[in-house]
Amino acid sequence: MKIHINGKLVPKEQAVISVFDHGLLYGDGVFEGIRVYGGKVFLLEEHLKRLYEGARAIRLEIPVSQPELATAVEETVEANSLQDGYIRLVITRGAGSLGLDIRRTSDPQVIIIADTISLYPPELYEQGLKLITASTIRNHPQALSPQVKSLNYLNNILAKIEGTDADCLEALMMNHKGEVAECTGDNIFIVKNGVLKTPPTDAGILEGITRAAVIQLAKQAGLDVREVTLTRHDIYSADECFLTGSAAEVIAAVSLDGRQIGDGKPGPITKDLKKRFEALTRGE
Ligand code: PXG
Repeated sequence: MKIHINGKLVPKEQAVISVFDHGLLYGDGVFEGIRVYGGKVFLLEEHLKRLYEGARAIRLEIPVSQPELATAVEETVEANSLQDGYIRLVITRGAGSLGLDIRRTSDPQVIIIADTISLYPPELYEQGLKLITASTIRNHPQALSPQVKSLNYLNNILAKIEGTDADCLEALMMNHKGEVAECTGDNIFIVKNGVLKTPPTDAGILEGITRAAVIQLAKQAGLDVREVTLTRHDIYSADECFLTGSAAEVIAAVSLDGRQIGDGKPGPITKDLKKRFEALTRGE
């Protein structure tokens, strides 16, 4: 496997960074997770836009331009002969002295990994996921904007641990107001009486790129789509529920906190949107 690091493609053993990198010491940096389908990087421009905006928000200057980084991503996919896989783009603040001062850091690291990812076993895409509600909430949106995909995912990791301890591969996270936000690495949707609902951006969610694509597909399919505040009760009493994310793609959720959602199977609208999403990823 070849890794792109600071403008060079090197074998993975040679792709190393300093232990003084503030990405490691403080989680100081940003990342993106992007899918590759049929050798093509899916929605690359959207992911790069979010990466550069997140970097700007944390005062991190990415040392290459967006078009240059796009080219580097394409080169990495090609160098690894990746057909269907996953890109992890990581920008760290770079090595510095101990202490938070960013003025004492230099050389932000630009890392591109092209690999495969499988979040959930294939049978769960047929059966649907069980969820629990995590007691760990999303970070307060006024502490750090949820739009910054920062290298510190600790609260999401804590929520994920709560899920896996309860034998659930995803966990629902609430926001600081007790409203439904999203899952640890996926956005959430429900279907109720034929209407597709998902929490609005101001619920403290990451505005997922897959979420946006699915909203667009749903509108094209003639569905009524609403970005509205959701409570846990809305999910318990939904007809259908599904999650979206670059890694997860579209996957049904069939129970929350031991309450069956709908008839406990992936619902018809979920299945239809999943099909439409797959067609989109195939470039149809
Ligand atoms: N919410 C959160 C908190 C996320 O981290 C999403 C929603 C979905 O966003 P996109 O833009 O991907 O539709 C994410 C994205 C991983 C991994 O390696 C995680 C994500 C994406 C890709 C890979 O666990 N999370």
